[in-house]
Amino acid sequence: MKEQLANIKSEALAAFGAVDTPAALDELRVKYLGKKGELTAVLKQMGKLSAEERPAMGQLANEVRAALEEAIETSARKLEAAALEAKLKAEALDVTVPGRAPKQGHKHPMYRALDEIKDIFVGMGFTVLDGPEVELAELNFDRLNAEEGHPSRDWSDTFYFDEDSRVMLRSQTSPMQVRAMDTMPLPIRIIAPGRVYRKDEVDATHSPMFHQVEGMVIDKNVTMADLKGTLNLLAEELFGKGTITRFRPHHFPFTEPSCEMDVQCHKCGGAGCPTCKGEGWIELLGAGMIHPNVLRMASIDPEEWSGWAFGMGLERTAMRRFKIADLRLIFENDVRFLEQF
Ligand code: 2NL
Repeated sequence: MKEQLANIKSEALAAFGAVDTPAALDELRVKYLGKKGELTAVLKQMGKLSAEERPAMGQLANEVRAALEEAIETSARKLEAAALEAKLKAEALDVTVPGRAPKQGHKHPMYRALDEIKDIFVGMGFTVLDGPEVELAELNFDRLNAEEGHPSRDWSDTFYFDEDSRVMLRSQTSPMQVRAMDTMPLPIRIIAPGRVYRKDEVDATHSPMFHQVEGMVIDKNVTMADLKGTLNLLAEELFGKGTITRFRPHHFPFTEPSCEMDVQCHKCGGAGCPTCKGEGWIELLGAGMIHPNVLRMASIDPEEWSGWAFGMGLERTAMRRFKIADLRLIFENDVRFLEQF
């Protein structure tokens, strides 16, 4: 039996040392130490030994068992380390390979124009407002002194949601300014940029969705001189120092008096050229002194307070600012176009 144990030990240790997969190691463990294993078989015969022989043989058997278990443990750790090594090798990264540079995007020309305009007004103490695109006709028209039957209220011009023309896609950003008059403490200095919607066919200068920037000031003793001074500054900031402007009389239901502001053509200096269509001037925005009715509807006393307001199309301003010939290019978002700005 002693010899048997010694044989098992030397044979098993050699086998454990040579094994090269965890599965094969497990198979060997069963072969020697399992229920039907070789060492187990020898231990089962212990009962047949005499009482004097048994303790020494028992100790020897335990030593062999301990030796086998330790060898299995060592072998298992060696296999694990080898497996990790192989995995690291297989998954090795060459950190010196040059990377693929991510494509760098940039601001859309519309947003560049909008951010410039925002900066100019924020610099003068204006607050920028944001608001809903689905609006009540009450805020979009009634509160702006646009009488029943005004052409802009027509179904052919405005996107309504309901039969009785109550809910609509805003056709201007003025409703936000009406809300500001209702909720903000006076004096007020705000601009309201955003998307607006009108039933227009798409062509080089029209789109059913476009962007507008409106703005207003309400304070004591505000006059047309404040309007002209502020808007002249806007023109100079957008188109350069010394930009010449002119104000022409106009009509809007929500302002009185009303005007349009033109910028002298930067290409021809007013002589007339293709850029200004021979006019020498390019129309930039509409403006005026806020109509007393509009102030009264917001519970602002026109005897105590006065204000001016303006509205400008953002696409047209961006087209002028970046010399874009066709409005559709702004919305198509072709990268070859956008890359030029
Ligand atoms: C244009 C003209 C304008 C306004 C918008 C306004 C808003 C309120 C009260 C008074 Cl709440 N006025 N907005 C005033 C004058 C002109 O827009 O041609 N826009 C593209």
